[in-house]
Amino acid sequence: MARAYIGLGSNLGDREAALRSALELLGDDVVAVSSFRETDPIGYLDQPRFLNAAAAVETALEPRAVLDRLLEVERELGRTRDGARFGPRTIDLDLLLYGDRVIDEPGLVVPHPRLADRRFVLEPLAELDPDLVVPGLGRVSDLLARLL
Ligand code: PH2
Ligand code: MG
Ligand code: MG
Repeated sequence: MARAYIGLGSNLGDREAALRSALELLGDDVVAVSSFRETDPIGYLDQPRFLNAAAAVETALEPRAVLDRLLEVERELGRTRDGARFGPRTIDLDLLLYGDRVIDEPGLVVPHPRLADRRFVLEPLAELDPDLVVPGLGRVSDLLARLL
C-alpha cells in the first residue's frame, strides 16, 4: 500500500456537495480529509472563488491507476473539459503526491508541478501533516512558510 495525497477543488454549482461526493466516490481508500477552505482563484482570475481541500489515501493502485480513477470520478460528477485551462470547474481532482515517488510521464507528473507555488494546496496538506515531505522540495510547512 502507498500513501497518496489528492487535491480537491470546485468553483461551479454546489461546491461543497461536489467535494463531498468526490470523497464518497473515492471510498474507503480515503484515510484523512482536511478542512474545506474558500480560496481566491489563481492563474485565471476572472472566475468564482474556489472551495479547496486535500485528502490522504492509502491505496493499492499504482500512480497511473490512481490518476485514471480521479479522472473517472471527475466525469461521474459531470466535469467537462471544454472550458479554459485553469478555468471554472465543477470538480477538479489532482494527484499531488504518491509516497516519495517522482514521476514525469505524459499526462502524469508527480509531485504536482505547481504544488509548491499554491497556497490552496500547501495549506490543506500542512493541515494533514506539516512534516509531509515533497520529494526534491522538502517539508510542506517549510514550502508554505516560504510562500507567505
Ligand atoms: N485550480 C486551478 C486554477 N486556479 N485557484 C484556486 N484558488 N483553487 C484551485 O483549485 C484552482 C485555482 C486549476 O486546477
Ligand atoms: Mg488543478
Ligand atoms: Mg486537474
